[in-house]
Amino acid sequence: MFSLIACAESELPELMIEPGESAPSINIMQQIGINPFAEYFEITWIGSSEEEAFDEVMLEEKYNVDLITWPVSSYDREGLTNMIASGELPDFAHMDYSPYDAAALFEQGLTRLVSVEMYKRYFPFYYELMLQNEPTSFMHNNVRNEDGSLSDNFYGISYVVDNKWYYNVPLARLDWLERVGYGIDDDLLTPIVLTDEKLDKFSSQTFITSHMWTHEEMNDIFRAFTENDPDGNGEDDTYGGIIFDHSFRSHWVDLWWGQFGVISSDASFMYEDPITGDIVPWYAYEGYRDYMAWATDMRDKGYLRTLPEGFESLAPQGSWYDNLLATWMTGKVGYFFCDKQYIGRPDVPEYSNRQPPQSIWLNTNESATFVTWPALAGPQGLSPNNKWGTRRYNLDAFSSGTYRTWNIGSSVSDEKLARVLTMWNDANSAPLHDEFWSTVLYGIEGVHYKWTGEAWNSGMIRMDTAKIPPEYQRKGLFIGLFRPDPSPIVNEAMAQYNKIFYTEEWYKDYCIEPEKYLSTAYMPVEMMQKYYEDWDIIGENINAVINDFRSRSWNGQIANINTEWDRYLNQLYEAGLRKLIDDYFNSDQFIFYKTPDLSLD
Ligand SMILES: [Ca+2]
Ligand SMILES: [Ca+2]
Repeated sequence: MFSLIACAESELPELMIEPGESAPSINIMQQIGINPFAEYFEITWIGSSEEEAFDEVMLEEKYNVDLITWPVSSYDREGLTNMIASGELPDFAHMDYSPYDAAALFEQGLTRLVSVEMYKRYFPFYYELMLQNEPTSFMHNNVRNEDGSLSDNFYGISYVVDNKWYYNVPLARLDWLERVGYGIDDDLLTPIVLTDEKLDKFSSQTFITSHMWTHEEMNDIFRAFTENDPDGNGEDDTYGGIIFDHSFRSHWVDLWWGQFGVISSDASFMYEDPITGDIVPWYAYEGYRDYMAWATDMRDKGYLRTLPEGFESLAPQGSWYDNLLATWMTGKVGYFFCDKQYIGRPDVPEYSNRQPPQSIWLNTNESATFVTWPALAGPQGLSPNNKWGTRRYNLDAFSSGTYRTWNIGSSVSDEKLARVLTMWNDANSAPLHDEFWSTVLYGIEGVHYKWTGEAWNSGMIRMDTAKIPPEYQRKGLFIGLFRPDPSPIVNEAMAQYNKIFYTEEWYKDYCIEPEKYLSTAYMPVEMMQKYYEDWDIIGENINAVINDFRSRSWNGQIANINTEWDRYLNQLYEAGLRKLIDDYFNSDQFIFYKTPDLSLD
């Protein structure tokens, strides 16, 4: 086992830096005749294949290293668990499905720390981002001092991500809306233009609008999609949309729940109870009560439906996701909560062909038209007040947790770490069209991708990987990209969507912001550990109360949810929620969440 103290100080060889002095760059070393890459390293990673890849060889030659991939997927929970149990981690790994976070891996002696000095010296691009994103950039993955203050060391390398982005947007049949009397003025519609040969005949059949329907109007639209024969075939064969039972908590349903100001897909979101002022999780927040009442009402009326029984035959893979896409594809549903990355996307057909709108064009109705808009409004009215909407997928540009951290193996020397940080610094700071880096990151035009318009200033369409010759196969896993702003390289429709999404700053008006966010970034690590220990004891009882109430709601066994809600809250408090609120959620040591400045530079 390593102690915190033993590993906290990075011993930097050669070229020591005095406090306040800026780091000598690799360029300066090269100018004064020092080869910064003289020492050869073998560097291990995890990935899907051990085979040498095109981008791997390019990096190995430039940086005098051998990159070696252990064949374990970052999403393979069992594989990762076995690897961790064996006591050996690769030199660099992000392990999305790891059973342990970065702090726990370090405490088991499996990883090493990284210091601010290492960033300053070998990854100045990243250090600049840290300065721009204070204070949370210094909080995520930070090894706190004994008094709770921030130290100069981190458990791993925190991702830097676009904290304005959200995935799912409402999408609906525009032709149906027009038939049932909810059409929109042409002035408010921006068409998505598609020029790729696969989908160009459907160009301008999907529109983006910032028009918002009220909550009551949307409810009436779901009714009309069900009762008013919106497809005009004279048959009672359509309905509004798909919902799931109350136990289904996923980013895919954030737009549904978010109408009532509650986000259940991220259980770390905390809310203020308007009556008691207590800080509470989703399951004790009144928005959850209102969501359940609405969802069961819409289900009972038949305007929104669960996935049909026995639908697996249409979706051989059989997961809820496959069934959802297959159900939408029938052309009998009017509203979709849709991953906007796939709207009108011609490449990656294994995903995109099954997503609306193209899944409907390609399978059931070539003339269908669609409209997409920012979010579903709540019953409080249209004025954006951050009480309804969806959630920014990443709250802070810097982030932590297993999905958002690069871990560094305990045997990695400062010199080896410096090599990788240098490689990443070069990759992140290179101009977009730099020949070496654009080839490593995106491949070769005509082999790996093509442009829909002007190079580096239009949509990128990726070639089907099955059609890329073996010698050009890329791994794409050795470079960490750290970008707080939208990626400049996206597909054609997404490029047009982004233009509106970012210039109109939808993420400021249509996202719910938590009062507090349960994470070691906002709460001392020891306090968080105590919280988990308490949850281990109390959690089962609280979950039993949650499960009972939501089953009774979904099964129609609650006559008046407003009166039963108080009883439910009392049960939760008695089961241990009172203690969690007093000891943790309301504690001053658990600081309030502050929305960062989300303006684009
Ligand atoms: Ca290799
Ligand atoms: Ca019909």
